[in-house]
Amino acid sequence: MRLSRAALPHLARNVVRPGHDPAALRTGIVHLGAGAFHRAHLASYTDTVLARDLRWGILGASLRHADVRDALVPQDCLYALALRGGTDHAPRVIGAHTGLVVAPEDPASLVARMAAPEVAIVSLTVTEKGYCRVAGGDLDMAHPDIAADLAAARSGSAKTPRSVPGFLAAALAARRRADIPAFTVLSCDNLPHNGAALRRVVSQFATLMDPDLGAWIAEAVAFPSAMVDRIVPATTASDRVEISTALGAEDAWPVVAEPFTQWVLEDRFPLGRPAWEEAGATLAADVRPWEEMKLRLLNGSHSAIAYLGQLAGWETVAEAIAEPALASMVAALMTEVAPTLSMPAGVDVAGYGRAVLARFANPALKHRTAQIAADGSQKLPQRLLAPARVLLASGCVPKRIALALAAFIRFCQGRADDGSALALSDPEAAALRARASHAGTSAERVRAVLVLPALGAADLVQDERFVAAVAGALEALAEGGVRAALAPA
Ligand code: CS2
Repeated sequence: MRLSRAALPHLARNVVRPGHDPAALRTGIVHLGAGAFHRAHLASYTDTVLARDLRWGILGASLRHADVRDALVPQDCLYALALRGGTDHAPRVIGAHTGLVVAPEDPASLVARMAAPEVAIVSLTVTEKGYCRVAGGDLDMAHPDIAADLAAARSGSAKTPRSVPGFLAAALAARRRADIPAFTVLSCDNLPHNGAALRRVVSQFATLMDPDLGAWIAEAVAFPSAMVDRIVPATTASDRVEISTALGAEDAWPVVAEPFTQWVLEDRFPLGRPAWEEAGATLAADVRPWEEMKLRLLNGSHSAIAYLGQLAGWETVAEAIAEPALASMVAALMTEVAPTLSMPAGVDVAGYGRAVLARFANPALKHRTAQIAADGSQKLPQRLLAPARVLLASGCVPKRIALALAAFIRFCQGRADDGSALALSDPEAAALRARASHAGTSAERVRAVLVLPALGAADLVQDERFVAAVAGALEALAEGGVRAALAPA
């Protein structure tokens, strides 16, 4: 039996089913980037409160691949969310989606769906690179999708975009033309001030299409910022089998996540929103302290674990953090970064750090270091380089950040400590590999990598103490590998 609406009454008895009739949903939200994180986070919060208001069903759009649509449409867009860790969790069927589409197959119809009056929110999880920004946050005019979308817009065919800014600008333009109020644009990606970051690229893109449109987007469209948090490893083949067995029906693409989840968002939704706070979301006037805390303590540590882990041969975060030397290094990294944070009221930095370490240690979660190591050029600026900048300005040389960056550089060179080849998945892969392997001294290699425009760290290489710290760590990694570099001096 395949999972479907008709199968719901026949699933295993303990399965948690949607509290509403998924067939009765309308579409109040369009979500760009319908991957695992979205399905375990925004969709789960929304699912919890849909019974109160059926307007808030979600049309999910994948920006590249057809795999999610192909897996889930035959099962009425239902899928299971399986929580791993701590006590036993019954699988839960999420029924929040009214449809799933593949943007490149029919971009014009996605734009039309976004422009429909019943859509009040367009939310996004498109990863850092989906924002098409240059370091510093301006729109990347050289990005091939942006260049193509702008050329199309200028020749009068703005309705078939490829890029995220292109889709948002086209749909907002259509609404403005039809006198339909703008939807709220809700970023759910791990970027600092993600709402403002998105507003900047979308309004810059729109200004190039039509300056009035750009000004209207910058002033009249709400882009609330949000801090999102839940560890969601990629679903494996054995997860599929295990979860289908527990459900009593075949689910072609369930999602697996840790029990912990957090969402702190600004409450700026002119056309309304689901009552997410009733599902545990926190509404805050200012999410910056939350974002910085999470990006620097959790994501920064994650990246450090990913690169050190890849070099040392630790495949998952839990396996890596079970190494006492790595666990101490990560705890020290958090202590090093803590002074750069202005913590949210009521949250204690040491307690938050301990909770993050406990989450990393969850052995039931097979979160691969290779997955986190991807796209470092897009992640490191906010995770490690921003706190490094603050610490250097206060006269302190951040040794653990230096070690994490050295691990990144060595990872980009492409060989693990045992000599095996490491794959580099990054939009800047070619440049990173070339710069990291640059002939010369380690300090020269460090400089060559850090001045890569995408990293936006040209200022940091002016600091000799910092370059020396990263270069020293790079030499230690090259000489004795991760284990020796982590050994107490
Ligand atoms: C991770 C994040 O892949 C990564 O870069 O650091 O996806 C992380 O698991 C989430 O942000 C947790 O909320």
